[in-house]
Parts: sequence; structure tokens; C-alpha cells
Amino acid sequence: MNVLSIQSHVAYGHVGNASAVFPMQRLGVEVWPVHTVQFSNHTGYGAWRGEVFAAQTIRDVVQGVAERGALARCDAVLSGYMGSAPIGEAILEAVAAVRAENPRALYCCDPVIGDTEEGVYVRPGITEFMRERAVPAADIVTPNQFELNLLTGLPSATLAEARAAVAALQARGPRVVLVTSAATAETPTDRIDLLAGEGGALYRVRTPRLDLAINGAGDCIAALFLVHYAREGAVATALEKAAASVYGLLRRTAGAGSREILTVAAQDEFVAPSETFPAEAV
Ligand code: PXL
Repeated sequence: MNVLSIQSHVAYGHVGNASAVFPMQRLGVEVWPVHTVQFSNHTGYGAWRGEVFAAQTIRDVVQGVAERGALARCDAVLSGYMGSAPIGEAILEAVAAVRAENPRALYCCDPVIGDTEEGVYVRPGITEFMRERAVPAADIVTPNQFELNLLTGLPSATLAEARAAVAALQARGPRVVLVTSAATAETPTDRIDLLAGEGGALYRVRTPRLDLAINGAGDCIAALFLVHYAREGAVATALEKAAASVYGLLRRTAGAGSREILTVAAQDEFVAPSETFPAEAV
């Protein structure tokens, strides 16, 4: 499996491609990373250095990959933190170029906008770009609950509301929606839910809520979910596998008291998760 992964990169720590690339490689996937930004560290620290690349830089790198004749062998495009709306346009051009060579390629868009704790942490224009341009182009979208609400304009305070919001997002294009970090009125306070919808079906995996505020976990789960879904073709299995790996990764991270996810030290969790949780149809 070959994945073109277009998202942010950081030198220190693990978000964007620095969170997503290695777990995919550990699962035996060949990854072609294209970086939208190169920062010293994630923005959650409040200070960082580095640059947002020009959209043309992303276009050039993708064109060079195309000139190697590789796009026909591209099974999926994964996008995440975009840096700017013009970079988003360059990503959609890459998706179109891949689909022209391989109509069966999947586009998984992780609509990175923000989260409940930090609010919106991307540039103005990105939210609208995700809502109006990226989501309709995607086969799979992986919003957290905050992003689900922003993208649909709908609440998700109850499971019934979350189900309606997932359906509203599917109606805009993507056939698969994965909602991460979801807590509804039905979720016990010491638990956290992941919801995955395909067609009319909705599945839920519930794990213990870990006491940590960490960046980059969503980038990792989107990558794992994409790989497992592409391989298995079933959302419930992909959900179980991705959830188990990320739960194991975060449990190890919390245990170590680390400010960055232990992508390398806990890598066995990607292949053989130490704990699993069943997906139930809800
Ligand atoms: O995890 C999302 C993310 C991706 N890329 C960069 C970030 C963040 C979140 O903080 O700063 C650069």
C-alpha cells in the first residue's frame, strides 16, 4: 500500500506527518510524505519557529512524484494540517491527479481546525475551506467532535444529535466519517467515545478517558484508520484496530508523563495493541 500524506511536519515532537508517517510505515505501508509546513514544534506550546510553505512548493513536490510515474500506484491520499487555504487547493489538485491515474484511490481528509480545549488553532479561511472544498472531495473524513460541530453547524451533545451530524456530513460527500474524542450525554464521565459511520450504520468504540492533554493523537488515529479501512474495507474493524493502537499509545504516554506522544517508544501498539475494545453498532 502506498499513501501520499500531505500535512504538517515538526522537527521536535509528534504532530502531523511526524505523528502519522511512522505508524503507517510500522504497519508496512510505503508513505510519500509531503510537508505543508516545517515547524520546530507543534503550536500547542504557544511558540514555534519555522515556515508555512508556499502552495507552489506542495504543487512542485507532488508534480515531481507524478513525474516518477508513481501516482497510478497511489492507493490513498491523506491530508491533515494545511497551513493555509491556498495549500488546501494544492492538496485537492493532488487528489484529482491521483484519481486521474487511479480512480480507486481513497482521499482521507482529517479536517484539522481545532479542539474543545484550544478552540480554532488554524489560520482564518481554513475552516471555510475544509467545509466547502475539502469535505465534499473526501471519501473519508475524521473530525474530532469540535470539528464535527463546526463543519456541520449542528450540535452533538447526545448520541442522537451526533448521529444526525454524521449523516449531515455524509450527505455532503464522504461515505465514511470517523468522529474522535466524542463525549455525549450517554458517555460516562470516565470514558471517551469514537464513532464511525458508513452508509446508514454507526459504530462506537468506548475506551477509558486518560488524564492527558496531548497534540497529534488525532493525526495518528486518522492515519491508522485509513490504513485499516483501506485494507479491510470494513469501518467497524478499522475503528477497533485504530482505537486500540491509539489508546495503547496514549496510555503509555500518560504513564511516562510525556508532553509528546511516544510514537517511537510505544511502537508495538501499532502492530499488537496491548488492549482491545469492541465496536458496537449504535
Ligand atoms: O495535531 C494537529 C496539529 C498538526 N500540525 C501542527 C499542529 C497541530 C496541533 O497543535 O500544531 C503543526
